Amino acid sequence: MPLKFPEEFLFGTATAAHQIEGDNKWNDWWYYEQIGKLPYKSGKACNHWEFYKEDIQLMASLGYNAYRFSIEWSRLFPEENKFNEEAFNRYQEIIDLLLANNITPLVTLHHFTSPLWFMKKGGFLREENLKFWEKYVEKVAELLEKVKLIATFNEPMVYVMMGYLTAYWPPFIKSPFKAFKVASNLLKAHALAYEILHGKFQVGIVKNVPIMLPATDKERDKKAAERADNLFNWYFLDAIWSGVYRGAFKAYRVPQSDADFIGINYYTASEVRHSWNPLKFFFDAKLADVSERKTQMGWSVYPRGIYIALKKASKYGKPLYITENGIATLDDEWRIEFIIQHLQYVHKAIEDGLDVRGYFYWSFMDNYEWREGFEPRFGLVEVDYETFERRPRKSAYIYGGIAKSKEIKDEILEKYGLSSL
Ligand code: GBH
Repeated sequence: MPLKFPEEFLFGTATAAHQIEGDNKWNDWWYYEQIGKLPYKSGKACNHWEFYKEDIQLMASLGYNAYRFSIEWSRLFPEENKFNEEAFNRYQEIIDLLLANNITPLVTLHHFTSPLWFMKKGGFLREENLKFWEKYVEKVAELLEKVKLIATFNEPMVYVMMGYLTAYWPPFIKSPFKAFKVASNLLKAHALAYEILHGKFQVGIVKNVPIMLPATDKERDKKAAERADNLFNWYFLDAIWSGVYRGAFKAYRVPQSDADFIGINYYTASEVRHSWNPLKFFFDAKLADVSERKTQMGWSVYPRGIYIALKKASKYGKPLYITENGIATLDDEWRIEFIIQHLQYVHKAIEDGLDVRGYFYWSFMDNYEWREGFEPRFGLVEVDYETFERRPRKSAYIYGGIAKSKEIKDEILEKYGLSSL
């Protein structure tokens, strides 16, 4: 029997501004790329800023009915008091093109990068800087007039962890105390944006949800996994509704707010064991080893995790979207298998009665993968970085077939699917 998805289900792809546009010269990542604090330069990336028409055309011809992308704040406001009208118009054109092609846009307002001038003032570490964020959001409300779905932040806890805990990413600050302060300010920023945008838009937030597996069946490792799950996955979302954010060391009062949907980014699982180190919050988490093959990122493939993440996120009673799910590999047959098996679990979640409204594959095309540069190939569409030529892979067509028919046919399920879930 074919797997049927609801008629209104969104089958899309996802990208982010800095990873595809090219020449994003006014943000913090660009700055650190130039001075060599980051291993790779994004440069022209996929040169999407010039090729947006072709890209949207290709998306439409492949049959996808949704697209998640992000607005680059630093393009609209390259300096504190300078507004870039041309960038505003370009984004508007992108939105118009998507709508003309019956592609539903889901727009992210912040996807890791921030204007350099904003970061020089302390970024989200300083609450008084939220006035700059507000000004951006107000402009965005004009820009996104015809859009329905807006996500305020992409993966706030990844932003916090990478930027302020491990310090692998800008602004390279290593301070657990500052990290949770930033998280609490991101909650305030979400609340401000929600206040400005809700009613006119459906305003959600995108949360990454790595599945936290206990390293052993020892009670203390199980407890550690639960602690990691709460601290990195759920306390942030809980705070949106409760108004209390439970950081590792203390609780922060944040505005009680709301989200009209939750976006879940799901990739892989972590393996967690107990640790005595309070600065590590009494646990050690590393990439789980739960599949024989590893992706180009070194990640295991664990399709059931997408189901677990959806189940847990359903406690908020809000519509859910898988806003990212994907695999970095040169083996495109493996990519097809990855997509089919994860979609099988998404379908199971819908059958269980969860309100899952869409799935966005990461990514539409190969792109700049942050610290890992251009090596990992996440795309349904291959990008030639010399000529910027786009070449759809087989997976792009197979996924397009599913998007168009809203079902996974028997022969595809037999070839690529799991025989039992
Ligand atoms: C998502 O990030 C992003 O939204 C997207 O931009 C990105 O391209 C995509 O996924 C693919 O990676 O704690 O040191 O083990 C996920 C990025 C992956 C960053 C997991 C933090 C944990 C590294 N995150 N990573 S570590």
